[in-house]
Amino acid sequence: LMKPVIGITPSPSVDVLAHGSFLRYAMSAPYVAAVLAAGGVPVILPPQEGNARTLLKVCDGLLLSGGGDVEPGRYAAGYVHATTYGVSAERDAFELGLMEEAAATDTPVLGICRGIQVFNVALGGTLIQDVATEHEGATSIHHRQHEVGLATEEKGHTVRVVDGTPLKAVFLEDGLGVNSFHHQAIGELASGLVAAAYAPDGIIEAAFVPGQRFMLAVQWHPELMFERHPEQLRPFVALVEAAMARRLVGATG
Ligand SMILES: [Mn+2]
Repeated sequence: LMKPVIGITPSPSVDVLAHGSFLRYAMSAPYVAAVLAAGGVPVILPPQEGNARTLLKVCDGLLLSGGGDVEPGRYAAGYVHATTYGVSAERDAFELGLMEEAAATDTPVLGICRGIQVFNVALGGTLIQDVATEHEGATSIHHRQHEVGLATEEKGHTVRVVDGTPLKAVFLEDGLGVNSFHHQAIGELASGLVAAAYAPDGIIEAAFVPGQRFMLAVQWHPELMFERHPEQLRPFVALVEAAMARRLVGATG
């Protein structure tokens, strides 16, 4: 049986070299390592227009990776916060198009960090553009744990996993420790999305789309934790298992 193919969206970045500046579609290696460890076949999907249907015929599942902020106009914010950074209209359009096609084709999707924010914007929700200055109670939790000296694989805060959600089925525990490297978060939760985990300050740290085979997103970075904290491989295993189940349905249907 062939392993399921998992498409991962990369981040645009510019490398300045001696002979010029080059736009790259860059993939952080830990995402690839996590998909491999979970038994999937990772492929990197560069942003492109009009090919979502073809890409999701090739891929059995999708991983929306972390990265820069979603363009605030995408959720009608009416302003751009001074800290909003790394906006890529090209990436926004690509990932929002993939979300629409994934919903239409029952394709499993795991969102990570920016990915949970893309989930919410895709379904009509809004974002908190800067948690530190726009979220009440934000001072009690460090969502940018590098600013207090914590390494990428360390646990920066806990999350309360909501009973009866797919995340509870994935982690089977409360008080889960997670890392945290985000300055934005879900604001108004989209009506098509259900919160699956909360930080102690009320920030939504995980969410899922009910009625879909597997559309789950987390605000933290499990790919940076799984080697030291094996439970953090579980969301990738869940994605790969759902992708395999999706392929088997496609093969017979
Ligand atoms: Mn956090």
